[in-house]
Amino acid sequence: MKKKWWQKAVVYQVYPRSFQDSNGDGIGDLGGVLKRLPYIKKLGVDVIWLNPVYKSPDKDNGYDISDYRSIQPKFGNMEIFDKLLREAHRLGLKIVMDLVVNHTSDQHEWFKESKKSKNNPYRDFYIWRDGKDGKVPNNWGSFFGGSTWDYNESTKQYYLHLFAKGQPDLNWENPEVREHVWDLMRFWLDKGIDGFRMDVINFLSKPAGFPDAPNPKQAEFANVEPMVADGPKLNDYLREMNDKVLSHYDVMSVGEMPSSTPDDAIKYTGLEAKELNMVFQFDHVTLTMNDDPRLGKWNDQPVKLVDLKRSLSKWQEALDGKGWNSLYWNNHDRARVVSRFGNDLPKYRIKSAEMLATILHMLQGTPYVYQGEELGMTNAHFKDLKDYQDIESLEAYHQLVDREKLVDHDTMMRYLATESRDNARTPMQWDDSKNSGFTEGTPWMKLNENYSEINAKNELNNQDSIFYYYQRLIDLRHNSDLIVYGNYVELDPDDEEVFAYKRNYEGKTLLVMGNFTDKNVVRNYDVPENKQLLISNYDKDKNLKELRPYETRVYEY
Ligand code: ISL
Ligand code: CA
Repeated sequence: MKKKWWQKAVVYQVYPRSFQDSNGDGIGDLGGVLKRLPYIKKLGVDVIWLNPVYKSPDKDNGYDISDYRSIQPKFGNMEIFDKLLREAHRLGLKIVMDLVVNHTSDQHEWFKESKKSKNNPYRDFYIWRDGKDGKVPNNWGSFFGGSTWDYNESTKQYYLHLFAKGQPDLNWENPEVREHVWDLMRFWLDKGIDGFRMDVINFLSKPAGFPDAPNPKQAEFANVEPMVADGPKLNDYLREMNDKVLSHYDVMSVGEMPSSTPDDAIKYTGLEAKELNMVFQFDHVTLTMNDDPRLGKWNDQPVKLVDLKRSLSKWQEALDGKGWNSLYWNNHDRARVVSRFGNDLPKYRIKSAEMLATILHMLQGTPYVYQGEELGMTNAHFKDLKDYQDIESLEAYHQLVDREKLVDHDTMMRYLATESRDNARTPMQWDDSKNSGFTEGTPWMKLNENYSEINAKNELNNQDSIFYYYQRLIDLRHNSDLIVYGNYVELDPDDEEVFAYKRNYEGKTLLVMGNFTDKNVVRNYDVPENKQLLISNYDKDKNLKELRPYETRVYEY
């Protein structure tokens, strides 16, 4: 594979509404991102991915776009965006935007037209179907609860929405829709942005005939995913996108692809594919998801390390030399990694955050750091339903607890505390002042109560902090072809306590190990005398065979 700039890059994800407020309205904005660029630069990353900043009624925090070519007024305006892009480029940072084109907002002009009449020129921009026996066209259940179909009184048809009612799916079969999307992509690329993260991009192609989902038990919850993921024309659409748009710019593209397999990913990102550069796969972040209260079988058992290792190793092995991985623990949809796979109690929070960072950043692929991950930010631990804002969390609660009475309040609250997307969305913790320096007004979302201890100011004042540890990991990658391109060999897949692997490249070997427990463990990896310790989260060890609680070490030889 020819070497590309994005293979050596590290990406920092900014969720603008929770990053930094600059005008006191309690909502993070582009002015705030501009103000914090030096902070992001200091971490050493190469690229910023901005979650959607387009005009939107915000039913799903910007993932419901009503105008692709203007900036959400809460976030600023095009002038500030242009300034941010210029300033980022001046600092040597690239900016990748979110591309949300599986669906629009129901407030988008196209949809407002489309719903007017069956012969409106925009009718076919969306997916309209007649009902079946006076009911919805099929048994698909949406991601945010209820049917994927909503009835439109005036034209007596249903439209498809995989997510909320306010997020109607675009009809990708219509070449006019595709041309509009290519155009809006060019609009941003011509401004000079450096690529796109593409929202649920493997859902674009729906199956012919819209058959019922085979699992009626899931009828009210996202049984639609296997029906729409990686559909029959997806490859054609992505190739067309590459031909007509992406191949004309030196930019990066990462497709969010729930339920994609490594084979799918090779199809889309492989050498011959000429489609996307990489995908966000979901295997390692949905390990507990099959145990879901929506399916009546949730329990709070933590993920087993052997399962986590198996899922990451599968992707490392399959894509080596054939495609390219994106590496992430966190994003705006996932619980915080230190709470999920580490230990967020004071004693081991720092060690476990650093260990997890090491395990991820030494893998093959492009690492993504989600805002606050570099501070070891934890889950929100909200106890009150009113502290939650996320449409997915609230809809799930209302459906399961209020309407269907499938789950009791306490169980649902424990579930949300473990899995809710809001765990990632609490405002960034900058310092120990009121609202942690995020805003001078009333924050749109409650802050995590631990901000007086966990914040960027403390991290920057302490040379042994998680922040500086991430900085070192990023720096190591930038200076090592072994870390970027080496192959992957897992050690002891059945080990339930330690994650260990090797990477090999041009005669050099990297050995990475991480203790996932709060105990001392003894392991006997065979490490030659002439090794060099690249990084560790503990002081130099006398006993090479022992790994202390959450200890991680990386050797090169
Ligand atoms: O994150 C999920 C489960 O916790 C999924 O249901 C999630 O909605 C799915 O991963 C797709 O996510 C993307 O598209 C959604 C948007 O709500 C998410 O924020 C976005 O990342 C719809 O646009
Ligand atoms: Ca603001």
